[in-house]
Amino acid sequence: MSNRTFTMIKPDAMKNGHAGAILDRIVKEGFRVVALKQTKLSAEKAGEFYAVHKERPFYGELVSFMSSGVIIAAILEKDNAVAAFRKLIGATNPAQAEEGTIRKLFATSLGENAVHGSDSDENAAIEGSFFFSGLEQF
Ligand code: 3AN
Repeated sequence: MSNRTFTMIKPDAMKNGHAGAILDRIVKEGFRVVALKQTKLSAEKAGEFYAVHKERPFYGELVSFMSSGVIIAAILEKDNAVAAFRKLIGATNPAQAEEGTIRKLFATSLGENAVHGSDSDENAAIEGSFFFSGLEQF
């Protein structure tokens, strides 16, 4: 089991001024920041990142939203990082997310749900290297 996961603070949370509170919560929950940057995805790059969802009906909406504004991308480290982080962010739909989770506190809707969290160790490694070279990970 890997101890790393990958996250993005999505354009809705950035625009709504929640980035600082979200990062503070992540660190207070015991995740160590391995890499972090603010950036903006082109539609092409967002499409590439979410290629696994290409056949889903919400793919176009997802790509357009994720390229609509700046994001923060980060690699995080903690024991059992993928599962621990998914528990911290809560269900994909904020309406179904548990009280106190990041999505319950900060997400707007199913499509604009404040944060991304990798769903497996394999995807965490792929997604982290999509944004960060080995020289940017400490
Ligand atoms: P999660 O981010 O919880 O792993 P996924 O991987 O099923 O959820 O979906 C990836 C992203 O696609 C979600 N974070 C959300 O922004 C968007 N999404 C998922 N389902 C829908 C939907 N039914 N309608 C609109 N957007 C969706």
